[in-house]
Amino acid sequence: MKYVQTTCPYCGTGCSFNLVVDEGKVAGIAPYQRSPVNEGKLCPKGTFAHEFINSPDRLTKPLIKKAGMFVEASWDEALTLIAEKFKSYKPDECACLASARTSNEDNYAMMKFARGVFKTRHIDHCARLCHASTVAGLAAIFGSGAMTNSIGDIAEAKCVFIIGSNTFENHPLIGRRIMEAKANGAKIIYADPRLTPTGKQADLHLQFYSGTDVCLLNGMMQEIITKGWEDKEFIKNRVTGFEDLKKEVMKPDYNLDKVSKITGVPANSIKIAAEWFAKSGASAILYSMGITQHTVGVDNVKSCGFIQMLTGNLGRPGTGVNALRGQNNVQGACDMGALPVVFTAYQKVIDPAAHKKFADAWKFKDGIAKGENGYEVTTLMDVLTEKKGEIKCLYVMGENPMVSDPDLTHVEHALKSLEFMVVQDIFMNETSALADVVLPAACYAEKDGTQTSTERRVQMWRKSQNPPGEAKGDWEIIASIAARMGYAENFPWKTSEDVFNEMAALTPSYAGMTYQRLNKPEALHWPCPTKEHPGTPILHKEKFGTPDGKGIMSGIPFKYQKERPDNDYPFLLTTGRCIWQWHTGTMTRRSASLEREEPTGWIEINPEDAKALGVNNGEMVKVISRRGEIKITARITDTIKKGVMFIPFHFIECAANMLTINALDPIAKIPESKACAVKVEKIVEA
Ligand SMILES: Nc1nc2c(c(=O)[nH]1)N[C@H]1C(S)=C(S)[C@@H](COP(=O)(O)OP(=O)(O)OC[C@H]3O[C@@H](n4cnc5c(=O)[nH]c(N)nc54)[C@H](O)[C@@H]3O)O[C@H]1N2
Ligand SMILES: Nc1nc2c(c(=O)[nH]1)N[C@H]1C(S)=C(S)[C@@H](COP(=O)(O)OP(=O)(O)OC[C@H]3O[C@@H](n4cnc5c(=O)[nH]c(N)nc54)[C@H](O)[C@@H]3O)O[C@H]1N2
Ligand code: SF4
Ligand SMILES: [Mo]
Repeated sequence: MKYVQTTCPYCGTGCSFNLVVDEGKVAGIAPYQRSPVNEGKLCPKGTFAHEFINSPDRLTKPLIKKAGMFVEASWDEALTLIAEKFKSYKPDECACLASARTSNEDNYAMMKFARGVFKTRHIDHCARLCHASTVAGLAAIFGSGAMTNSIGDIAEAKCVFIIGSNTFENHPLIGRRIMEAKANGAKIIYADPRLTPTGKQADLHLQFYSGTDVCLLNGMMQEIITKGWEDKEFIKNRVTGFEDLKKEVMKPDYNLDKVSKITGVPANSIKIAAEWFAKSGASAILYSMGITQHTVGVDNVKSCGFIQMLTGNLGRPGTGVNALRGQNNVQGACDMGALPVVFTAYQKVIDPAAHKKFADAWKFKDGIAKGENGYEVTTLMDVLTEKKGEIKCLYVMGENPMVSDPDLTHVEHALKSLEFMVVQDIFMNETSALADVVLPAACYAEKDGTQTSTERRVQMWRKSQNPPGEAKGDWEIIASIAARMGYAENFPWKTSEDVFNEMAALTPSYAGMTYQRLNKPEALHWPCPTKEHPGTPILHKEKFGTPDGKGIMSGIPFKYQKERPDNDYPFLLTTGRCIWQWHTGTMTRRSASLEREEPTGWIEINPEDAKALGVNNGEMVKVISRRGEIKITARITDTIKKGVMFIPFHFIECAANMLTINALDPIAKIPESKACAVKVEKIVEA
């Protein structure tokens, strides 16, 4: 038996553990005590992260669809077909979906393939559904779109304000730092329409209607300014635009009574929250999908930044805007440029100097994609249905939009309109079922690589067993397709380290990193620009990343979500997760210890709403939106606000995304997964 230390493949916390390998096969998980992130502790998903690895369902051979049925094929046959098809398309006729589940090396390879081989501007990934608002919003006000502080330093906060994050279920080992702060006397404020396990540990719960975050935050800022609790020094020295902010938030629209009416939170609670937050000495904001997944996602994110600038809670331990990134490597996939507007490290594709830098370094004989922005995945689905023929081919690595994207009927139309689709995954899923070719990929335990956690910590995956059957690492598959298409010399890598080194040389924030430097328990936080640089756990200590070094405030008027409840669809539906399941369930539903805890979905209904509907706990109900309907079990609970309902989106048999709306934030193009209107009907047995 041997122990191989590696990084958890689930959430962006970035915990480490040992994979226990017995006779060449992963057999279990053992703690790795020296990780500064989790100090040997794990949540249930980490504890059971070995269970899906050797599932009999793993893809082991390429599959080609023939007469509507998948047939096993050799790599040679699959690559020949793919290369011939891919070569038949013109620049910008293909699109790529990269993956926050795979390594930095895999994503860099996909980005290079998209821009260099397909010569397409269209590459994106699930960050679009997740923290696109963070990337856009924080970059606009701070000059950098990442979590400002490190996880460990949350324990030093004197007040933790959690808004739109169910931290204990979705980032449990960050939740542990909140409990440390609480044990040290910090006040915990929790803003969420539901009283989740996280909320139950809070000192104050602001139970508000989904979609009213800006109103709540403007109200708190008005109270802070009225009482004179703002940090005048910080505002004077480090911020511009304070007068604009003040003009907006001091409007009578945001007085306590008005805000209370719109948000549904008692005025006195808002008052207490403002006081605790402004006067603690070190207040940290933690947020996640409750903030970002809205048509006003960018506004929400900026408002979180503004309240921190207003109170001087930036650049010190125990403070900051802590945007909790979701997937294990969503930070890294963004850093690698798996986005339609940037190369690595957010070097803009429309910047001629950056375009030339990559074109020169990559040396594709026939050039790279033009220096214009491409389509986001959410826009892509509209283009596929509305501008037929513009995009003909899609190459998907490690994503399952047929369960995770909003409005699944629309997504299905979009994907079915493609001429050719290749899906590369570790399991068959609802998306690969629609593909023409499916390629078997190695999972995290079967390859070396790096992933970047929410706190910008770049950590290693280490190979512990061989992939099943003929499965191969993702970047190797990408490189072999490129080679078949005549681009072997542009993908010369022998090891993951070769890929990393090429990437680091083109990526200022990773430039000082090497596998050797990362190969230690604390690894390195970016930015790490030189080989001597120790890495950067806290951003914005003395100045922001904006051109003049100042944070940028502005006034943000409150706007409602796109689709509000009305007479026909009277309830507000919000969606999210539970601790036992992961997204579309491809891995957790194949992990017996996790699947048995929550084997199917449910809808949370407030007891008063249930009574009015005549629905009992455990009954099946029909939930209907303007886009679709599902049947699902009712869970009647007073933890959810009256008028609001919640469905976890993990379960295809009662898929929340049949109901959700593809309404987008105008800047981030993130869908409003957290608010749409539904009606609920009792199912009457015939
Ligand atoms: N177990 C588990 N852990 C995960 C994941 C998983 O699938 N399973 N996914 C990972 C990923 S990719 C991500 S992005 C993170 C997401 O982590 P979270 O953001 O914590 O997850 P969600 O459950 O989507 O939403 C969080 C909370 O937002 C609340 N909410 C709903 N509407 C609103 C609103 O309008 N405003 C506010 N302020 N709150 C609202 C919901 O009630 C919910 O409790 O989790 C990561 N961790
Ligand atoms: N209604 C609603 N919808 C949502 C959300 C919500 O809160 N509400 N949240 C959104 C968010 S935040 C996110 S991040 C998305 C997630 O959406 P997706 O990324 O589509 O969901 P996953 O289930 O994580 O899909 C990842 C795929 O990668 C595969 N995979 C895992 N490891 C590897 C690997 O090493 N190589 C390859 N090639 N494949 C691999 C898995 O088998 C799986 O098929 O969902 C979004 N959808
Ligand atoms: S908190 Fe996240 S990274 Fe840590 S063990 Fe759980 S799923 Fe894995
Ligand atoms: Mo996410």
